Amino acid sequence: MTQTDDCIFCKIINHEIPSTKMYETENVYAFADLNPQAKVHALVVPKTHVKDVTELADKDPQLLAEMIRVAHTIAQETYNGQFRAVFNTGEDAGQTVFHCHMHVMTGEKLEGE
Ligand code: D5M
Repeated sequence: MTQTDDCIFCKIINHEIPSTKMYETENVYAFADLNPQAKVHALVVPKTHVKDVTELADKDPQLLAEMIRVAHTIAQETYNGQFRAVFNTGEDAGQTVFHCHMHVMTGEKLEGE
């Protein structure tokens, strides 16, 4: 079994599990979070399997930059271009799915920090 065989986000990217697509490029897929924490809550993921954002930053910083551009585009399409981005990185930080993903929250004025 490869690392990606049991990865739920790899299955979403490969359309083996349904998702609500929000945006897509050659290298990045964005879909609605099942448990939204804001009016608009997207998960922006690289199509290649890396476990978290630190691995992505080491392996492919340009792809990380592309994910930020996708987040900005989603925020422009659904709101005024402003958004909150969160990368839970590691179990103790709340990461539950070990395929790098950026939570992008937008669509309204957000409370908190
Ligand atoms: O965030 C993992 C996030 O992934 C969490 O907010 C729920 C979301 N999730 C899990 N399964 C799905 C599916 N099938 N569709 C959409 N969203 C999903 P973490 O930062 O790892 O805690």
